[in-house]
Amino acid sequence: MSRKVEKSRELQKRAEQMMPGGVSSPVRAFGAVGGDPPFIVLGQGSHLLDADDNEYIDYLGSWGPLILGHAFGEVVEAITAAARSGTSFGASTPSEADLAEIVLLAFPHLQKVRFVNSGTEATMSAVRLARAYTKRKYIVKFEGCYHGHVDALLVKAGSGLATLGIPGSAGVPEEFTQFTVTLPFNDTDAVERVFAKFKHQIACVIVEPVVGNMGCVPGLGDYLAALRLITQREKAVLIFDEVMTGFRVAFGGAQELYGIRPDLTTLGKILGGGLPVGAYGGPSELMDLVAPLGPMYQAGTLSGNPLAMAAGLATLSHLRDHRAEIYPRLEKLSAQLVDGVAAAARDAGVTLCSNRVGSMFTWFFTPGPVNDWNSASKSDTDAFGRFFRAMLDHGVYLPPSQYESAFLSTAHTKEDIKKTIAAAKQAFQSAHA
Ligand code: HOZ
Repeated sequence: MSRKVEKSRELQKRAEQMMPGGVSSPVRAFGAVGGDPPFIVLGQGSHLLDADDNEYIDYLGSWGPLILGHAFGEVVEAITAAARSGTSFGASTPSEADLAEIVLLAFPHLQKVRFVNSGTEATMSAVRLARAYTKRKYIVKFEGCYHGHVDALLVKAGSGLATLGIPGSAGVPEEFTQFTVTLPFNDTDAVERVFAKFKHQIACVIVEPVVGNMGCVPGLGDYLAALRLITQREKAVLIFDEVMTGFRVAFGGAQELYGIRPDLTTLGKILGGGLPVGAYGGPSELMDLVAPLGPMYQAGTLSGNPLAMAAGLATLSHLRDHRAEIYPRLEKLSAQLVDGVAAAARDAGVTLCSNRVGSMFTWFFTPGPVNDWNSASKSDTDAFGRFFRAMLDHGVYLPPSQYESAFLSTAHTKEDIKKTIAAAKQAFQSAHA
């Protein structure tokens, strides 16, 4: 089975003449997996349609935001209604407080929240706020964790950097990362050692509580609880980057799932219901340092945009009202999918390690276990590329990188899962042929 690619190929050529790699974000160019990137013309529920009329079951979900699937009725209606009243004012609208209210409900440790336009802005601002609060310079992050394309955080980051096999970005002077300390994930002793070395100098520890950007890698045992204890003891700010996990692994994110309260939380993706929204929030003691109340400056012309607020509000309201059914169903279907593909791999003699938390998951092409960047990077990325391309040919759209999490939405059906497992069986067979 193979898909038609003529139109997408033409569109790619045209785009390449005007945009670097023909894309607006690097991983979309399929550089790591090969093959022709499909140009998408329609998303409906769990399905995508490309310019060549190929249909796919989608497990990318726009890299996480689309927990309700594509073109979800309530979201489309909310955006349309908001657009009729004007698309942007650069002034306050009631919709911002409406969205803030539901965010504070989901994340009870937040007393105040600031809306921005992306996860990158959220993490950049949260780190600045942590430094403003503690009056310290050093920040601690973990290998394979990606917190957006912020200069100081683009060190041993996962996501597109890991996909392209580069340790950091050109154009970031080393002075800009001199206060960034990067440690292995899931290693509590390394955290203790760094706090001993930089006594009273560490402003914050920033972590994806379930890493999604080196593929899906959860914290082991009491690792997150240990981060909480150490940062509290050392009076450093603990930032949970829940851009990917917020409203995903539970309505209240990983902090609800694991019962841990960070000091600051960053949000994005699902928060905007498919439109560009990020946020950072925490207790008033910290958030009141943000301008105009305090001296930490951060601003945005389109921040709190009414269309984006409307999409976020429609998405979060639906999740809030149906969370008792939604999250258990996502858990059940995701388990069936991930275990089904793992069984197909076993039957075909393909080495696979499956990691999953709720509806975020990755199939690593390594025996595993995968607990950190060192073990994730042992994956056979060529084998992943072959699997990825075969799945695409069989109508299944996965993230085009071994080092990204895949996602299930409420729109996925048992039938989708069955078809995907069948496609995986064929993909594993063809990989062996
Ligand atoms: N891991 C990235 C966002 N969390 C993927 C999106 C992108 O780089 O375009």
